[in-house]
Amino acid sequence: MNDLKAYAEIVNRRLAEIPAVIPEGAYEIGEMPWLLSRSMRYSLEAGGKRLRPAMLLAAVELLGGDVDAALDFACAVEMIHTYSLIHDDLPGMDDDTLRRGRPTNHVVFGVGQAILAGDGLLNCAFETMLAAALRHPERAHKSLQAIHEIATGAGVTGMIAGQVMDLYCEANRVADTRALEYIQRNKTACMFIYPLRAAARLCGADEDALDALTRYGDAFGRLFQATDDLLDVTGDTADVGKTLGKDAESGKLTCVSAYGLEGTQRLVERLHQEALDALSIFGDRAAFFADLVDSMVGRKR
Ligand code: GRG
Repeated sequence: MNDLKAYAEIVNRRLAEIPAVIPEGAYEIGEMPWLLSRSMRYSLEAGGKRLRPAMLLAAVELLGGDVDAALDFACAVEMIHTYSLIHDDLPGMDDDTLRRGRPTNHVVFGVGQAILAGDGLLNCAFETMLAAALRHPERAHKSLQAIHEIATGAGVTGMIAGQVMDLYCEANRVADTRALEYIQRNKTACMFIYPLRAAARLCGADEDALDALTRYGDAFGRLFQATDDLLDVTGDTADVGKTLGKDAESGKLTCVSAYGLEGTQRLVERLHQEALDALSIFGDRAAFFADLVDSMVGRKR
């Protein structure tokens, strides 16, 4: 397949079925209420790039696995990512009103419903992966390993840990580069590293492949965050689809505040090379991943 758009399309087709689509007004006993379905879908269908699920599927393809069997795991990753964006935009976190080119979830549905939409997406991700594991007992162990990887990446030593440190450093004006690296590795890179590791688990890949994908995910994720920090300063709101210039305004610890614009560009170059180096064991078969990291270097959105 080897094309981000093509992977995004199959993810979008499956996400149109999960979570359940409930018509307005319906709230049967034992079913999801229409309002929750609507608020979850509002953010899920707002046009994200689908990078993380696409990378999971591309890694499965690279490792010779079954892309169809991995699809629900990829959709679960996108649901978790979308929940994190909804919660990140809340007034108690980043307090943002624009995301994916639309008013943020809490602006449309209110803070309480937005918290629940995020909670709903997180839970739905695990319901979806566990249902896939239960449908295929012959690959239950690999599925459980993949679910464990995804839970770890999104969890208390991964994305949530990064967000905790991010809020702490902002509130306490901590500005050291070790804290910055911790935040960016956990908050951002873990949501690339662990979906790739999940792909390796689904395919029963060996330790060398697992290690290579881990190193690629780490370099890619940190590069992605560094370019996100650059976009906050140099980007265009119409391209990026969210409010820009907020990091400097709030005195946030970012690559740009720590290293300056040129220093951040040098970091991007170093991480770009690290990501490409990590792919060497796969040779030409990893073209998708090499092209993807190339395309991130000067990205506009
Ligand atoms: C709420 C526990 C909790 C954590 C939130 C990941 C995170 C922590 C917040 C998301 C906001 C943010 C600035 C994350 C850093 C990663 C990042 C730049 C996300 C945006 O990802 P894209 O550009 O978004 O892939 P789309 O909309 O394309 O999916």
